[in-house]
Amino acid sequence: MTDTKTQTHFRTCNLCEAMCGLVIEHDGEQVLSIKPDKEDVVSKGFICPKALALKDYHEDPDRLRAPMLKTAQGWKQISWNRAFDIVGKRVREIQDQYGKDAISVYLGNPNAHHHGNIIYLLNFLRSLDTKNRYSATSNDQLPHMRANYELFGHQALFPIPDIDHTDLFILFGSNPAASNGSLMSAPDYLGRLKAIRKRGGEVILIDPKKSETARVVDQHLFIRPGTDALMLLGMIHTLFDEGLVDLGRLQSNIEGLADVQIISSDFPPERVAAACGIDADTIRSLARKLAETPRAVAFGRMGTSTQEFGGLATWFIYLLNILTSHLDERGGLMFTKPAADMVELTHYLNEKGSSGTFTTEGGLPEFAGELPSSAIADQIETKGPSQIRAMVTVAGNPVISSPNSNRLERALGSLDFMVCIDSYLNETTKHADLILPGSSQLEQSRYDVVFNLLSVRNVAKYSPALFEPGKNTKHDWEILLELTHRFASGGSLLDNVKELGQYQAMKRLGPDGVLDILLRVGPYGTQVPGTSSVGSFVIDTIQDVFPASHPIRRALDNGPYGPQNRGLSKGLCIASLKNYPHGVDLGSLQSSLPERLYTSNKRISLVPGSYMTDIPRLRKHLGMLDEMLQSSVKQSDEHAQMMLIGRRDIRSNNSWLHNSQRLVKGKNRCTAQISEEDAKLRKISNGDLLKVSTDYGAVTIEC
Ligand SMILES: Nc1nc2c(c(=O)[nH]1)N[C@H]1C(S)=C(S)[C@@H](COP(=O)(O)OP(=O)(O)OC[C@H]3O[C@@H](n4cnc5c(=O)[nH]c(N)nc54)[C@H](O)[C@@H]3O)O[C@H]1N2
Ligand SMILES: Nc1nc2c(c(=O)[nH]1)N[C@H]1C(S)=C(S)[C@@H](COP(=O)(O)OP(=O)(O)OC[C@H]3O[C@@H](n4cnc5c(=O)[nH]c(N)nc54)[C@H](O)[C@@H]3O)O[C@H]1N2
Ligand code: SF4
Ligand SMILES: [Mo]
Repeated sequence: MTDTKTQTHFRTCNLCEAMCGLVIEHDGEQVLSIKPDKEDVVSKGFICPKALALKDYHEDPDRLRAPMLKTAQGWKQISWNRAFDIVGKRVREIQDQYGKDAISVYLGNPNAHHHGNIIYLLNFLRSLDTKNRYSATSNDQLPHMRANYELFGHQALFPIPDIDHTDLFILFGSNPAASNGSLMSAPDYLGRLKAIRKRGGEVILIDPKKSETARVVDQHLFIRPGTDALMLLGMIHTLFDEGLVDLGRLQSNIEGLADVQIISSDFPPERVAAACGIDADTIRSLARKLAETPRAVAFGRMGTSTQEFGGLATWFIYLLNILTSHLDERGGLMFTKPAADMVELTHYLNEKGSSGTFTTEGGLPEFAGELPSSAIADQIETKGPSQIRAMVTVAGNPVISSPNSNRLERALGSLDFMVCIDSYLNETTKHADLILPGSSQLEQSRYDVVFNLLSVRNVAKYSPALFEPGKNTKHDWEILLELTHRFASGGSLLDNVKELGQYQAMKRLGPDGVLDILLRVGPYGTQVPGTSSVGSFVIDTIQDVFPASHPIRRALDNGPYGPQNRGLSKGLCIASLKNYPHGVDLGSLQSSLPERLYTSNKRISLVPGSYMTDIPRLRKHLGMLDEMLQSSVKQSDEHAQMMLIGRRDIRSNNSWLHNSQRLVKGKNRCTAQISEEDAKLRKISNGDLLKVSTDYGAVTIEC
């Protein structure tokens, strides 16, 4: 028997957005247990069953651990150097022959959970310099990023519900009982909902399905899928109709109110009620409640993002909060002040967002430099200057996560070259010529640069790597760096020297080195001379030399020298964070507008022109729904078309956690769920096998 000594490691779970604190017991080489960390400053002892999958993922024999090359004899393991050289050479050849846009990149969801990926992707994308960029964003939170960009001037400036201080939470299209929420990192989300009710507040859910979350709310309103924009316009109409509009503190920073009134005038609750399946009185009373409750918030997520009118619905939800003075106020939609401020960093890098500056061959517009993932197959198959010839995926499984899998699979099969940075051989990576797998999560250090932007409290937590990576193991960031280096070489001598310097510097710094700099220059950075009173005088004098909009002035204002941050000066850097293995609580969200706005004049324009073109489409849709409702024959026809909506399960994570036996065991959870009425009409019973088909494909699935 070997003598093992149990050691304890604290870290944050990277599987979903909640950032739960974990206590991992290990014997040096093996994980013995993964338990909730009761002392974690934000999750306070909450975890979900998925956390255990971190052990399974780490130990999974199916997880790839070395570069794999597809050969006539099957997959063959090769050396890293050979793999990097092959990719570098093929990508350059294809770009030389067909132009930069011939290479396409797809970025998947796990990138957001690794600071190394986020940081090293910036240069990686620049070195590829292609317009054919795609990601999970367009199947997910793009409507929020668009509304952030249009209203607040920066795609990454997400407003977050101040859930712990609100007395009314109106939630559209989210099922935190399964997902633990999204675009609001809130471990134990359900506990926080219960706390609202316990302090006398109210939680109202708008969802076409009686989800697991519906069981823990005060009121659940069934809505016809895809009609949120109509219901929300009905609520906005009510605010004007009943004199409830109040812009509050931000009044002088807001413009376009009259335009909102004009838009909503066509959509009184009485006009939209039937289409939404929610009666007019309920819509009115919801608007009234929101306006009359001092600490209240309306928030929408997956169900209002990924639907036919996701753009409009998300915009209207922001408007509702603004019109009832719940933006940037306690208990409303607020903004974080993260220790590593990626909003500020990407602002300097000129990545605040963009919209419609170029399109796919079929005319679909870019957003923030990315084209919609639903267009990848089209871009591969349509001849033209931006036709895709080769594909790079990074931590993504678009064959499963993007629409029309069958066509996408066919299209991927026709590429000249494909490389996937991914840990598994799966539906997407099987089409690759090469798969480059990164280290396991437990071999990486951890800091959330993305989810701290979205957290319901300002927090900072750094966890070192638990296990040393093996000799032949590369982290994703190292793979990205090596490929960047190879893609960028071949230019002029001067360019090559510059690139080599950058490569060496980024290699030496590593993600933690870069993170350390971000933390030090961030709003809670290390105490520096400028924060003393003499220093303040000097810095104030320098600050006054620059106009408010000047980048140097902004850097000074937002850094530790900034007048608002001097008092904080907690001195955050990686070294100091290591003293707080359960994280540092930097406090609840604070009002930060108009200063935090990135719009040119520090104003919020309520009606950005780009949304207006969609209003006639919404009006048309309303007419179509009315017509459908009037023809009662169609509705009671057992052959009438039905509408599919998605759902998540607490024991799985997107498309890729199915190798964890402890999560997949038990009864089949990949089932169809159908309303009782619809089932009765179609004589469907539990356990029946259903054939579900759309214009694009069919599946047989248990009911
Ligand atoms: N039908 C349907 N489609 C959807 C959704 C839905 O609910 N229903 N949801 C949408 C949403 S919200 C999202 S975010 C997208 C997700 O879309 P994707 O990001 O395309 O898909 P994932 O399933 O998250 O796949 C992640 C991939 O990364 C790999 N991976 C896991 N960890 C790592 C790592 O650390 N490094 C690397 N290099 N690879 C890793 C996995 O093996 C897997 O191949 O799907 C969208 N599509
Ligand atoms: N266990 C688990 N957790 C996860 C994930 C996972 O795969 N598994 N994925 C993670 C990711 S990438 C994300 S983005 C988040 C997403 O987290 P959530 O935003 O909570 O998304 P879902 O759980 O898919 O819940 C969406 C809800 O919208 C409803 N809905 C569908 N159509 C409509 C509509 O037209 N209107 C309205 N009002 N509602 C509608 C659905 O019935 C469903 O209840 O979850 C994250 N957490
Ligand atoms: S809710 Fe579960 S998967 Fe999400 S961070 Fe917490 S433990 Fe991990
Ligand atoms: Mo997502």
